[in-house]
Amino acid sequence: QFLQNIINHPVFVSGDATVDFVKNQPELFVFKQRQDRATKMLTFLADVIVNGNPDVKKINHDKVMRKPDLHDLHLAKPYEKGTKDLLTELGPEEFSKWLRNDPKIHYTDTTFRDAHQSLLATRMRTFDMMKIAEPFAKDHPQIFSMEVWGGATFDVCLRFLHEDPWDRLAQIRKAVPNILLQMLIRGSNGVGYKAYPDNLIEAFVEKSWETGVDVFRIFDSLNWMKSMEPCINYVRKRTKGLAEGTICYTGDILNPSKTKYNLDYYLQLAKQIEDAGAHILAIKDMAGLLKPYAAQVLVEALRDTVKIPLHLHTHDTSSIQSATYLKAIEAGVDVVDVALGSLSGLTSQPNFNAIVEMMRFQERHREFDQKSLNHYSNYWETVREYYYPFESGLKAGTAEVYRHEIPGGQYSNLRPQANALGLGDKWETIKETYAEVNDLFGDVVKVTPSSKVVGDMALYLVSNGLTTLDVLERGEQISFPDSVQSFFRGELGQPVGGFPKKLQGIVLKDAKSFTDRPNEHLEPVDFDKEFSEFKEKFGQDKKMTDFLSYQLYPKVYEDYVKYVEQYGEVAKIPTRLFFYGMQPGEEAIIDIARGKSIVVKYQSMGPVNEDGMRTVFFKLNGQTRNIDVRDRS
Ligand code: BTN
Ligand code: 3PY
Ligand code: ZN
Repeated sequence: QFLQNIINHPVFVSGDATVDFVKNQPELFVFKQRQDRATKMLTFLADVIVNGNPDVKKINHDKVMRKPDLHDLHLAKPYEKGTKDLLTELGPEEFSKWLRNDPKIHYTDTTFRDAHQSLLATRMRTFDMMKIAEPFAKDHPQIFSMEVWGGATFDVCLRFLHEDPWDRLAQIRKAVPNILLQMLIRGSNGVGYKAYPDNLIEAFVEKSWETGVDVFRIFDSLNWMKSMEPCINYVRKRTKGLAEGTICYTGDILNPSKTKYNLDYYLQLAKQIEDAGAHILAIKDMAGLLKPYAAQVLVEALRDTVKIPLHLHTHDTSSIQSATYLKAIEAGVDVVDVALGSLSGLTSQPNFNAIVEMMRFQERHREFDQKSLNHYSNYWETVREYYYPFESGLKAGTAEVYRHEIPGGQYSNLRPQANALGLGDKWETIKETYAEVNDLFGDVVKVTPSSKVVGDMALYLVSNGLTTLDVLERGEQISFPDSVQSFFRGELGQPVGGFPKKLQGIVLKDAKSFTDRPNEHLEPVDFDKEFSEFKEKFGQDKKMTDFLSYQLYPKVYEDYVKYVEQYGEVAKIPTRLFFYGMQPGEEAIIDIARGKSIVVKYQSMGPVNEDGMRTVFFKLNGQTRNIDVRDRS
């Protein structure tokens, strides 16, 4: 915030200040202690050195972390035209037709979003993406899209990485001007876990487009059309991007005893999505339940049912999902979601590099330079080592997923949540309870946020030593988790086939529930009024994107602002230092702004004094700098 004091007062600057001028305006002598960027950064480093990064629960001191190999990146070559240029040229309607008629298979690279959400609890930092975003886009202009935003990344950026998600998006857009950028949006739940006012979602869609999103994958966590429809309209009305309507796949269409989510159900939903104006239809197999032969049946039937192109997404939790892609590609799917080799597999997407090879010498093959894909995969392999505290521990594909049906993007987050509750050794029970809760809830579509409700309930039952039977028998005495109550009040919309009535009564006690859109019960945001109040509170330099972050996550945003006040732009700190601090004698060069870098050397740490503080001794660009931090360890 701009603070006026004597030094920058225009009268003083112009040299017209008299003795009286100064005497009459004593407030001009209040010099706000404005910490400079480097000091804030040192404060952050000192804090991590003394207390550790609170997000890293356990450090393995023997862990050897390699430095990513950044040689051989083609920064100097120009961008070749890609799908982004084609969309600009054709517009969304014609682009959609082109895609449907293009015979070769297309690939969406999820490395910057779902892959790390599903393997590393969404912790991948912008820093590591920006090191290779530009050469990656230059080396692979034939990629259909890069999924880089939305889902849990928005929340985790602000909450745990203390980065601005909008800034990440803008940086990626700049580095990737030629390829479509894609985001995942949870319909009326935006990038959050609850319903938001419609006009907030509308503004969010518009700003996302302005900042860089081209493809909006719009889903609803209960496959509820009424939540997707307005969002499809906002994309059509407010942007020149592509609205990708989504069917979330659950169950097994080939299992004759599972009738709730059968082929007919999906075909009807697909038709409704097309009628709502979607340019592309996504099949979102968030847990990896779509088996190969089911994919063949589903894709063939969808091709006959809708005219828009089909985009298939899966998670390789079972390890057989590349077979699903093979069948889907044979059946005519237009785009499949893949992740670069070293961030693929398990709860992430199938392996980009290997799927390309699967198709080589086949009719639908699209050419990629395998050497280049492997080069970038190797980059991510080394970078992944920095993120070891966030690995889920899953070591091989598991057919257990057909029982628990936990989405890939949730698996890697549910496990640390269980650990945090001291339930680490009950993981087996938690997975089984998750499945039982799903049955109890009437077999719901499970994807954020409905999956979080099922997960919260499972954690709640396990931590209280309760079973689903206890819930039915003496649920009157149980006070259910907030998210569960909210779900049964209809605040996430209506599940397929409605709520199980008996259970709803047990959970809600006397509370009422909605049957219409929860958003219709919310006050619209008064943008003029509330944006100006927001600026009063947080500073006049704040932008509409900041306001949107605040509207979506008020508390998280406020904490983020306080954090940045104290520690500055920690997004600029290299990842190893960010998570693990520095070793005595270690020196690092940190780029703090374009063309401006600082040299930081950590020398030593002093003892704790009686106030619980320690002094950390640095050299900053060769000059001694001491930082005092509280020892909270
Ligand atoms: C999911 O849970 O389905 C997706 C992952 C979301 C992780 C974030 S971390 C902070 C927030 N709190 C939660 O319980 N989940 C989200
Ligand atoms: C999300 O909404 O974050 C998801 O990835 C759902 O699969
Ligand atoms: Zn996914």
